[in-house]
Amino acid sequence: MTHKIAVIAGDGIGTEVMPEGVRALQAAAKRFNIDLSLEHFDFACCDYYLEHGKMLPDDWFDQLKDFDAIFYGAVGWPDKVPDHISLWGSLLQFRRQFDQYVNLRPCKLLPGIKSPLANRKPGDIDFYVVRENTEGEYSSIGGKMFEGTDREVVIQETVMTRTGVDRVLKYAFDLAQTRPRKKLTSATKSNGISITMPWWDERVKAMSGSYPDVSVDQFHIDILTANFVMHPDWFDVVVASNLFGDILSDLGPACTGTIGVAPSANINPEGKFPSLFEPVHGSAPDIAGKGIANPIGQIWSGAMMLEHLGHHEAGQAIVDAFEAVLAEADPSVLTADAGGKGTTESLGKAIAERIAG
Ligand code: GGG
Repeated sequence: MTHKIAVIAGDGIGTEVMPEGVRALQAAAKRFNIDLSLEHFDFACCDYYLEHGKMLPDDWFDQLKDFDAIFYGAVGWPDKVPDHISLWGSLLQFRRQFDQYVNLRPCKLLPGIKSPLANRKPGDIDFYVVRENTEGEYSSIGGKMFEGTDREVVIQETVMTRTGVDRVLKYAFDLAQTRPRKKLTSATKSNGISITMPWWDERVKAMSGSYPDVSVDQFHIDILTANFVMHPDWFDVVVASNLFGDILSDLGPACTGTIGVAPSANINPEGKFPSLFEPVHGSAPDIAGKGIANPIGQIWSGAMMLEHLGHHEAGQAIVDAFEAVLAEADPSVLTADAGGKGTTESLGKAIAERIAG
């Protein structure tokens, strides 16, 4: 069986980490006899916008809908296109139109990488953030009145639906059930945001009845962020709304030393549409073009994609390979965020060689 993968490098360091993501995928495909057919697309990036006045062609949905998965790099180049236009015109369209309502973001302290938190070693930080990915605070519902005057009014709604919230909670509870600690933490701000957030808490409580073996904590987002830094070992599966999940899934990897290694899966669990796999990091204009970005976030996202396509052994071989390369700690191989002096390519090639066995 051939797996059809749409490859979109996007902007900035997306174009630098993507070749290493593909190199790792191809090494795993060769070793495990997986037939991957990769097709590259030049849209969903700011240069496409500059040429065409939009981030995506009109028929993007039809072009992508029959792929088995989408492998994406990063989006955004604020000097060319305002961030809200590039993000809403690309990644957020994919998430919404392909109903990728789960954004799964592992957060793990890897061997060889130093956590900025004192006395933390691999094994101490190992949790998932499950982010609601199609509604919540990321709604385009709202507007402006009296623009440019001193009576200016700006409103943007948060949208939470029972279907939308229950389905992501169910995914998070199911995931917690598969983990040794069976622990679920829900992030809200129910004392300040007095309608949607207490309602989210009620939905968690209602669903917890069906999962008597999962222990549930509910935190306000402010103290939860403090506890990510002070007690990252408390967490196992953390479920949150679109905005809170976005923030937590940058903070979590930052506690593990570098956001450069963090992967994510934007999943349509029913498999009706392709799921999308991308590093958590963005296009990083400050380091783009220098060849020094850490490719592990992209490579690990590729491992999650293979896992999603049913190739558990191949996905695990990729994870084992980058963990081994990090543990060897050769400074000529590792990128600066991982304590080395190497390049995106030196780290990517070392990982691909290790995958090949
Ligand atoms: N590779 C992920 C990426 O490019 N992210 C850019 C970004 O700003 N994302 C915001 C979000 O995930 O909602």
